[in-house]
Amino acid sequence: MPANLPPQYFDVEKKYREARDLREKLVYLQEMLAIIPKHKGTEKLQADLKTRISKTKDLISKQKKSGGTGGAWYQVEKQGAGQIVMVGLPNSGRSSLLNTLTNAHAEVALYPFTTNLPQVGMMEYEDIKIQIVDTPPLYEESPPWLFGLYRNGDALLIVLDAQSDVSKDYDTLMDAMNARNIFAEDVDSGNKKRAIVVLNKSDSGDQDALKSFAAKCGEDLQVVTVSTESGEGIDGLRNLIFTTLRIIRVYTKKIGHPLEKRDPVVLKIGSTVIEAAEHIHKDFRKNLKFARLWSDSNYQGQRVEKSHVLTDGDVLEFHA
Ligand SMILES: Nc1nc2c(ncn2[C@@H]2O[C@H](COP(=O)(O)OP(=O)(O)O)[C@@H](O)[C@H]2O)c(=O)[nH]1
Ligand SMILES: [Mg+2]
Repeated sequence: MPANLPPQYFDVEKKYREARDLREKLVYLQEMLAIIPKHKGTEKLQADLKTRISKTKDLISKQKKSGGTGGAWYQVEKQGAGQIVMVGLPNSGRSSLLNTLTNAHAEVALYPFTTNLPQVGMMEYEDIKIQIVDTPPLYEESPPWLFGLYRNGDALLIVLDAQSDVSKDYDTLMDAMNARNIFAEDVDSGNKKRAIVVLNKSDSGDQDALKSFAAKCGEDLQVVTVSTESGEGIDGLRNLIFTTLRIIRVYTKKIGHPLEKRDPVVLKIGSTVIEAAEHIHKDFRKNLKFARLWSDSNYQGQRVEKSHVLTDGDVLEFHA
């Protein structure tokens, strides 16, 4: 056992040992993997946790097949170019936001506690779709699966209510997440989750307080002020969701065919020509001779190296 594990690791490990539900155990294992520092000294432990995670997943699917459950548990299978998971207190406007951003029809209510199950919608963004997940409100005693949803998302939308004390609500949310080793950050690594802070209901509330909170919070995180009623800030939020996912769209062109930007493949930012090729067809790993690139910058069909780094909107023609 490496000596330099942070103390939270042992807290989570204790919860893991005490948990009886396999799905709960899985959440803790994933949490443990996220917490441990990533270096040579922990490689064995990382590998061990990964093995336990995959064994637990197997056990869960066997349990499902045999019809056995063990209480309610919710997870949302990823669809589209990325999954954005909302975090918020009751009444902050998560369901309204889901309905504004997507084709979903979640129930919106004057009273809190409407959303007790995750609800999903797909947000159309230019030529791709991004999955948005509306969640039950966050409390300290929220069920473990809610934290599992946060951890599995590609990024979080932290939704605050401008009619309330945004600064206090923000701290409440962060404390509850931090207690479960989820930290909102601009980068995504280990137990840090990329996040956007959404100040909703900007059509009302104390405008000066909103501005000063946005300025302070904006030093660490992306902050947008929106109103699902007036539509203010919604387009900006859509763009920010796309950039926060750190993905690019790459199009393919067949040899001898005209250039058409349709049905992009979605790749991580920083992906190269060979990675795009392998994503489209495994055989390209061996067979790809070269590729030609059309790009908004200055490529109009020039040959590019396999290691060439792609940008959003690039068009590739593969030569095998
Ligand atoms: N003034 C105003 N009210 C809003 C806005 N967005 C949502 N609401 C109201 O806030 C209440 C809670 O909204 P809902 O989406 O159900 O919140 P949830 O509990 O976080 O899902 C409802 O009465 C909504 O009509 C907004 O942008 N401006
Ligand atoms: Mg709701």
